Amino acid sequence: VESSIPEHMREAWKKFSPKGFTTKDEFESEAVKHIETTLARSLFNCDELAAYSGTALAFRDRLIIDWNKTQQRQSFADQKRLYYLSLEFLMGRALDNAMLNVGLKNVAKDGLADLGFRIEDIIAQEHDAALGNGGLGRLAACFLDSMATLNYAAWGYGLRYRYGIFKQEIQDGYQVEIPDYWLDFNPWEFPRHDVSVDVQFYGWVNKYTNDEGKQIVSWQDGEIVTATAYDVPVPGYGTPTVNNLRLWSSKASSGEFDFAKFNSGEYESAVADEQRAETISAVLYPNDNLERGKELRLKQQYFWCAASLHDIVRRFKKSKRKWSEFSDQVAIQLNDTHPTLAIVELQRILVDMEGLGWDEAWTIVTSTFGYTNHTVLPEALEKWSVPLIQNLLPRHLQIIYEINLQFLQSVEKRFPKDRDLLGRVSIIEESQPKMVRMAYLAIIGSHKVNGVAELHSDLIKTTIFKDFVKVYGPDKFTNVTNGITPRRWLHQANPRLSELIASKIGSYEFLKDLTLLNKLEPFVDDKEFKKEWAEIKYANKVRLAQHIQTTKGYSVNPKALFDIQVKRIHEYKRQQLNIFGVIHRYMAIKSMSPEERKKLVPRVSVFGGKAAPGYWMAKTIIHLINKVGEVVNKDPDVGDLLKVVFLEDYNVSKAEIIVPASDISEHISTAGTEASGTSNMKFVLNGGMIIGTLDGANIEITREIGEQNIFLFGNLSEDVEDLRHHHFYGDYKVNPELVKVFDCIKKGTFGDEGAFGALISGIVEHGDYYLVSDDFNSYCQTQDLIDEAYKDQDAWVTKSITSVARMGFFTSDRCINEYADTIWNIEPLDVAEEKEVRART
Ligand code: 8GP
Repeated sequence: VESSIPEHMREAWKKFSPKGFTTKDEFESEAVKHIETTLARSLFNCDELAAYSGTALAFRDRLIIDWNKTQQRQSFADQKRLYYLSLEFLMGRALDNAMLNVGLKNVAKDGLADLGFRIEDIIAQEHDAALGNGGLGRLAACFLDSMATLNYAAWGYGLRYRYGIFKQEIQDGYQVEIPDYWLDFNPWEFPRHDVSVDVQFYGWVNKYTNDEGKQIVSWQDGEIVTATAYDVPVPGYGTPTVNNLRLWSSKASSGEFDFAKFNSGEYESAVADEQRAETISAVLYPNDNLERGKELRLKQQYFWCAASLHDIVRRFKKSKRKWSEFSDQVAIQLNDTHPTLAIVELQRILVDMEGLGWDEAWTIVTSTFGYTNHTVLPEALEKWSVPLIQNLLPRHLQIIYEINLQFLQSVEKRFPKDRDLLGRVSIIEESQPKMVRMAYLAIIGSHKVNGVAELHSDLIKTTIFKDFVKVYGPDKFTNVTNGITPRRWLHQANPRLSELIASKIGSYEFLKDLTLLNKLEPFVDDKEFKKEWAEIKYANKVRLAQHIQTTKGYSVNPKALFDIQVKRIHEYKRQQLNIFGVIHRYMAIKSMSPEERKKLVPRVSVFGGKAAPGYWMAKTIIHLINKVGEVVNKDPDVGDLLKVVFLEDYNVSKAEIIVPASDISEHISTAGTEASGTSNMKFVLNGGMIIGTLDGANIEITREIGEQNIFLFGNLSEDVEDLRHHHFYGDYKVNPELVKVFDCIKKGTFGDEGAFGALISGIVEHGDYYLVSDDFNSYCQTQDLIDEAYKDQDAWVTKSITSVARMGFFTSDRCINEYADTIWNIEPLDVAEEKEVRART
């Protein structure tokens, strides 16, 4: 390609192509240039937001240079690429991450100081990119970080929501949702108005035989919406690789805005069409582990899948390869079932548009896709009604039926006597109305299916997908235990701890090879080291205490034990168990003599997390936590012994303050319900202990760090079914200590007792599905053990260091390498040459 451009042009281009800053002066010059020209501000009206903007633009320019080169390198290398399809990418802030990844944070810090700013204040100006709900979305963000860091040619594909996850306020103890309009100023995205795809909806299917006797299927009429690409650079740590996250935004196709209507005075309806199109990418659905079957959500899914698939196919076709080579060039990972329509869309492209035979196309499709399941909760498994799909995507419904027919025929051949099996594995559920089971379609259309922690991957094989193990054999199902990026969750969130670790290990290499943390173990008895370790934890607690002071207006004692549960509010995650435990503790304190109270370990119970706006029970739990806080925090009998804090609007940037400050964090889901959990890993990596059930990745964390370093309690997943059965059919009695807690609530201790009735009756009268009562005793006893253990600070710090030293397994780098080896079959790109060039210049 290069040789087609005349020499003199190439020369001129090379001479003037930007190199990117590396020194403090260069950084300042870039930032000031942006502030004065791009933003049209001056020295005299440059506030912190403008300083942030200038800094971000300077760093963005730098990323772009590497990003362009990465994309060129990846195109020339012509290797297989991975595409990660996710409806959620919970990225958080980008500036701090970009500065650390390119290794220029100190340069920026000094430069900003010259200009009169503190870097922390500047970083804090950035709005979180909150395009996700919780675990699934944040996992996708950690994966992007690892894929770039490890130099994989990998793209993310998602939706560019105008509104991310809502902002949460607490008013009078209740959650109130505020829209999160985050695109006012977003320097991290590039509109690519030249990259767009027209996506079709509704219409009808025309089948006919053409002059050559060939069956032609064409999907006609309906409505066209245009998808425009917005690209977000994703820098790797300590590498020239900058990958791409492509987010689609919807707008009316140019043919759609009806000028005839417009001119004849029907202005409103012309604009309405336009707005209808834009609605598709307007808002992130705020449900975590719950599906609600709304038509607009299905439209979002198809819009995003179609745009992404056409983009991928377009790129493949440029290579002029044969279709049979498609899956040697392309791997697509489905983050849960949300992108399952991509399977159908690829089959449609190959058969209807490219003219391949059905079988040939289907072989390509099934060798391209992999599917990750993130939950076994039945209410989260996606199903779409047949009439809904029929109306919105008539051709896709036909293809789904054909896929199902062929699949069922093959099952029938192998299991001719098992009629029930056919009904059980059918993609179509024979209900009223009929439903399409998306997980089944995802399994049938993929070559590998994985769960996200060992227990979870076992459970999907023995419960929800049992019949498919029978049909395909066990090898189609595998496990890839989740991980987190140590760059953001250690280095960025806890710079002092990262520095201390580096000083002992000898370098920051552990950020790229987390197993090197095991070199810390020899220092567990090093007095000086332990002292520094403890000091850092304390400083992080002081920082959180300050955050509580500024946001809540009261002080907490940083010397108290910080007990933290932050995650989405959900009955299965059991924040109610935690708050009942807090009430139990409160009652105990109230009944003690002053002497007894002196022996207690003071505790600060911190909660944080959003409830889905329509999830009434979760909102009730938030309400109870806040009401308990109002009473306990003011009670003079209690003083510093117990404080209850609900932190508003938990998000990624707040997690970066909260996670390093915990002594204990709570991962207390009913066994068998939390697929993995990832905050458990973040907390331990930052030197906190865990109280947890034998669920999700807690089990593997225990195996790695040792049973003596974790506080486990509660029933096992294999006993859950029997216990639930017993609740309904046995002589079931609620735990008496828990009954006392309920009595305390019912007395009105925390205000209007009626407000919490449903929470109590769910346990007392309606079968206690999440086994709160069964686990209550063991939970409270374990909390007592924690108090005892905390009194021996020296032993506590030993546990903390030992645990961190053994956390190497839980990096998302390990995870991505596993996906690459066992599912995607891709190799990292060699960037040694690029690194060398850079070192020389
Ligand atoms: C979450 C799981 O609940 C969590 O255990 C796991 O760590 C995380 O995924 C990443 O694997 N699942 C979801 O967030 C989820 O299922 N969301 C629903 C919309 C599917």
